[in-house]
Amino acid sequence: KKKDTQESSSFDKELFKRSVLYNVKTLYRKTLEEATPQQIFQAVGYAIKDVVIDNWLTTHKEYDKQDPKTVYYLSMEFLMGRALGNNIINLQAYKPVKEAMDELGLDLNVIEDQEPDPALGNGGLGRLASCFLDSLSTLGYAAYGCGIRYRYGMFKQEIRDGYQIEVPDNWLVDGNPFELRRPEYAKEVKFGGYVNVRIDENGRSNFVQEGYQSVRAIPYDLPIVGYGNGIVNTLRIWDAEAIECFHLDSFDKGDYQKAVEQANLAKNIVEVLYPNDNHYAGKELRLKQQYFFISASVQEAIAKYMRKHDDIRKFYEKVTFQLNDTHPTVAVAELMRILMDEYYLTWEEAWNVTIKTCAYTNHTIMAEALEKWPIELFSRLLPRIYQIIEEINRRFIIKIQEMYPGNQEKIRKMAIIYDGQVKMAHLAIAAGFSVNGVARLHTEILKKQELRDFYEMMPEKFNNKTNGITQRRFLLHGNPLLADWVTAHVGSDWITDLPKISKLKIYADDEKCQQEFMNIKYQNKVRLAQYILEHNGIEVDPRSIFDVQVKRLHEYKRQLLNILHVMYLYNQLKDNPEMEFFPRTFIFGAKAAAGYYNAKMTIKLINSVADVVNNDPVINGRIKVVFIENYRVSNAELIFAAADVSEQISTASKEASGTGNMKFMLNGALTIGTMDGANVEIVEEVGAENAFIFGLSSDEVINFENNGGYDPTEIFNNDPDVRRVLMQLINGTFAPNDPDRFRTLYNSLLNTISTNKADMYFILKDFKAYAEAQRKVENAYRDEKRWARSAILNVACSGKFTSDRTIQEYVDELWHLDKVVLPKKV
Ligand code: 26M
Repeated sequence: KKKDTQESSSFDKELFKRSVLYNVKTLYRKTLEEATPQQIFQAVGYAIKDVVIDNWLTTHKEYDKQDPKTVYYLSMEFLMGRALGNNIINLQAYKPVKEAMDELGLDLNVIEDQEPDPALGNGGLGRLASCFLDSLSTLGYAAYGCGIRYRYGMFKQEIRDGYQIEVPDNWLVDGNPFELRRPEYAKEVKFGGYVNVRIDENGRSNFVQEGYQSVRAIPYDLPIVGYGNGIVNTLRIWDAEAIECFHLDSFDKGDYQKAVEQANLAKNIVEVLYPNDNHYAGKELRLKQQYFFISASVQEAIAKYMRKHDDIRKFYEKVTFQLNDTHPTVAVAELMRILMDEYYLTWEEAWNVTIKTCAYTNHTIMAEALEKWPIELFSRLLPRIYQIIEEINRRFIIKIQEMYPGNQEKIRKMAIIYDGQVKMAHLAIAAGFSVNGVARLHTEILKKQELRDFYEMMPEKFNNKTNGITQRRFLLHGNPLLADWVTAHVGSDWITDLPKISKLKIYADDEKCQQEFMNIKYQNKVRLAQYILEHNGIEVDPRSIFDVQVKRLHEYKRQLLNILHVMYLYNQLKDNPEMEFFPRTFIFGAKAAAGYYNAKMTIKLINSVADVVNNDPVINGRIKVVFIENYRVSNAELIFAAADVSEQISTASKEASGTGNMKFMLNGALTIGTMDGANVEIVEEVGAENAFIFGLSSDEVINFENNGGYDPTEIFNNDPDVRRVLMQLINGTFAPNDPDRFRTLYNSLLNTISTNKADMYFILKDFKAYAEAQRKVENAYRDEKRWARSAILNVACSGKFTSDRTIQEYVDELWHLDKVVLPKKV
């Protein structure tokens, strides 16, 4: 009954082999033997695209017929990861394709490894967008992802002498077999100039932008293949090209100058992804990027709607715009502009459409991430959009005054334009029908703290959508051994219905199952150890505990707490070489924003500690520290599969949700973490006895913050272990030639002079509790049966954290999309 999910009845293996050989011939004039690995990847990619294209066509033919409501997921970032393996998985063709490759004498793993890892995103927010697209297709909902086709995505990280070096990632050099250029859908996007009132031929007075510069937006479509259902949605990313100028040979210097400027604008706009995560920097080019892809996407959404309908006033019945954080918020003003200036709706009519179309997701409470644009910059770059926002603001302030007569404080705190700045979050909240946080705790903090005034004024808009991840990429593709084992025990339903994985619970106490599980984990650790040896030249023991923290480097995520604890363990072992100690491998992976000094010094510290500890004969391999270079989606899949311990140790209240925590859980790692973000819900599902929770609660942190922080010197003075570790930051233990190297990290923990705030992230405050939790981890691991039981229960209790569940909640409560079913193939 349970058919092997890797088998696709309709997949023609022989045809596929011929297709690959044919592609090698026509693309490169080569035989398979002559082709390079990259050329073989391209040939295989095009062969898969052939299969996908048919489903893509059918899907859109059906959308045309059924006219389902469509969500446009507007996002500056999509951290897609490699497409080849994922597409094969979702076509349910992995086994036949693997066989086909074997028969051609090729290794599918090696071919997959040739694909550049598209990194059009920073971290959590971009990866979430990608998981959502996978779920939307798999659940059969009509959706577009809309974003930017950056020439250079996230930088490639190289580690030299322990420091991060950023190297441009030219991901498109060899061409992308999956993308489709669609010049027929190009759009013009206008910047700058001024707004004029013109009387048109019908006698209507109309706002027009004049003296502007413009660029042509050209869409590239990428297929998003649903799992086993034939649905293929579209990720549409926009490239910028110069508008051809026919006056280049004219003697008019103004025209020539303008042509050159427009060409430059086009080239610059999509050049590179800003590599900041959770940090706003007010760059003009960033605002250009935002308006560029939003204007093009909104224009196309409206054009597409008008191809089938005649009343733009009912746009919201067929379309929702989901704003992925505030980055795409100019969409609300762009929609207003087109409705009023191009479709002649009144303000009231246009507003009614806009507020029923747009919805906003908040992803962070870090104050430094809030987008506030200087009026001068904003109005100069987007004069008509700024006018519209001024009017939205004027009317919003009237509403505030109606509700809170005479209360200037409310206006000061809530206005969209105030103090010379345009506040994008306030605009997104005022102009949409929904505001959601990304985990229960996060949404509660938004309601009670960060967005309290807005919640009190418009409580009906606020809701929670706890994040999720796709089990197709992060278990089925990333961990085939565990995926097969799960399927052997509970069937394959979990692939599209993750809560079914709870049937594993009955095996948690089964000793044979425990052994099988630990054996699979061991093999995955061997696989990762090989990767580490190849890429870092460090030998690690797969029998040691693999303790992993992989995520963007940020002070609030507290990689510093982790490495300080490693230093503390090192001191203990040095003092007492004979003490009982279970060997442990501390694995880090993290990119730091290029200008974030403390983050970069934390990377250097991790590598410096690694140098000392890994080579100390007294330690004798019992502690190993590994910094995995260039952490990204493709190696993440290997890392999650091999982890025993999942480090989720952010300062409570700071991590909106986290999604890595869920990927570890799904792969049977045990969490050591704070009660922050979605950790709260993870512990609720798996039980506190199957995780290691420590540290301040979010209420305690917020209390300290509201009372001016806490004083870490007391801990420094009274705790000799902590004091010793801190002194090692400034006495040259890990920097013999430059003892002051880590002084700024030391200062961030203790010195109130430079920053006026010491230990803002409560690292010293939580240190003892963390060390204690780590002792419990070690003891638990000694009892292999108990550990295996907990690990299996983590897998079994991960059902809630599928992005399929998250998307279904968005659909049921906010988007109200129609489910699309394809006609059965004959
Ligand atoms: C802003 C301005 C200029 C340049 C870049 C930015 C910017 C880019 C990304 C700001 C924030 C960015 O991402 C925030 C983010 O990734 N937040 C994470 O979202 C995840 C998905 O909801 C959550 O799981 C994480 O907890 C949250 O940190």
